[in-house]
Amino acid sequence: MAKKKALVTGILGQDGAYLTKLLVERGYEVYGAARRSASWNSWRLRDVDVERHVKFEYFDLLEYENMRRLIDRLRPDEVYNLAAQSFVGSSFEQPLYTADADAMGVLRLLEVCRGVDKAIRFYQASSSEMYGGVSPVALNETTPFHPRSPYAVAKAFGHHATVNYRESYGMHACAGILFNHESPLRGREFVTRKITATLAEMKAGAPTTLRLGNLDAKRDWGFAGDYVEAIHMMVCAETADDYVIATGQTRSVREFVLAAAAALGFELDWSGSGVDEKARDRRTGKVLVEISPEFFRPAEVHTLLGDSSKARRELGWSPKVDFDGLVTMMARADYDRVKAGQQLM
Ligand code: NDP
Ligand code: GDR
Repeated sequence: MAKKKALVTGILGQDGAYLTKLLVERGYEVYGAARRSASWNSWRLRDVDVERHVKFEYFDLLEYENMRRLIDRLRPDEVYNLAAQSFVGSSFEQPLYTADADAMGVLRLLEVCRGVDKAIRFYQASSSEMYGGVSPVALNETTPFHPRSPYAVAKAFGHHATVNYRESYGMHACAGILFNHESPLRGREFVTRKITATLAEMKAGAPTTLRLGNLDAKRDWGFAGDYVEAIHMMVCAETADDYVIATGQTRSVREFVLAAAAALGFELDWSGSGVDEKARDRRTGKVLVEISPEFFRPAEVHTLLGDSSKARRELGWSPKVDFDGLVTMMARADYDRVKAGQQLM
């Protein structure tokens, strides 16, 4: 039987690496759509040892004709749209670009699939940021959105466009509303990896300080390896639909710092409040963590907690890695890299 063909956009990102590993293991022919860059960096695909299985294609969410030619030539069975300007903080600085990539980019890709072959199965990487953190209850597929950043506004557009193409043209277009998912392959601009990478460097003696923004923000953090399983389940389901993917537990940035510090053998003493809050190493008295206003956002999403009962019931999905397991995995991976003399990406 011919291998199934999957086109993965954003293949050089965190989820691109884990999803590619899963697809390769399940016998897919994987085409990796990535932007041309003077500093091409496929370290994540190398880390999970799948780079050699990927056929790379140049692709940009802003280029309609390039996308159309590519999909017309490849005729993939499945398209996974993971590409995005994915950093919420940057979206306040680059709102127009973020909207072009994360909103219009999705519509371009849907239009191409509709025109080339409506039978192509389409996955859109929707986000818990669309909820805006204004509801105290666990969020599910029926909770209204209240986007609080240009990123979330754009993702809400991409989400609705995906649902609309499913309803209008009968396409197998599904959207995973994924809550934060992390791993040793997470970019360093995101708070979890910033914490584990910086603490690991400090543990190895680097003269640095971990400078953070809002320590009280709470997120429902899961492991990216578990979440790409859910993505594949949605795409393989008989009927396309939208699913919340989350652990059902929420923890603050402060709790993440404490757990990562403990995993690396630090004990922290906290003092001060607001922007003057600090955490010192109990043994040496050195300041390890301090607050820097540059990391606060113009509008914050304070708390996110997901209810993934629909995915558990209909797809049979559940997460395997819990919060403590995730933090320990990330902290150890970063410390092992530092000890091996690697520069942390
Ligand atoms: P990453 O930021 O690690 O990866 C995103 C990828 O998209 C990068 O490789 C980037 O390319 C690529 N990209 C950005 N802009 C363009 C463009 N204009 N054209 C083509 N490619 C582009 O994100 P994750 O892997 O963490 O997330 C995957 C998707 O899931 C994203 O859409 C994200 O918004 C969404 N999401 C993520 C969650 C999470 O917690 N990780 C939760 C919910 C949703 P380059 O390498 O060149 O910069
Ligand atoms: P988020 O992730 O915005 O939830 O988006 P991020 O890790 O950037 O922030 C999480 C929370 O931590 C607070 N915070 C800091 N954040 C960063 N980056 N740096 C800091 O120094 C810092 N200090 C405190 C933030 O204010 C925020 O409340 C991620 C991305 O992967 C999106 O693409 C995805 O859609 C959502 O998760 C779900």
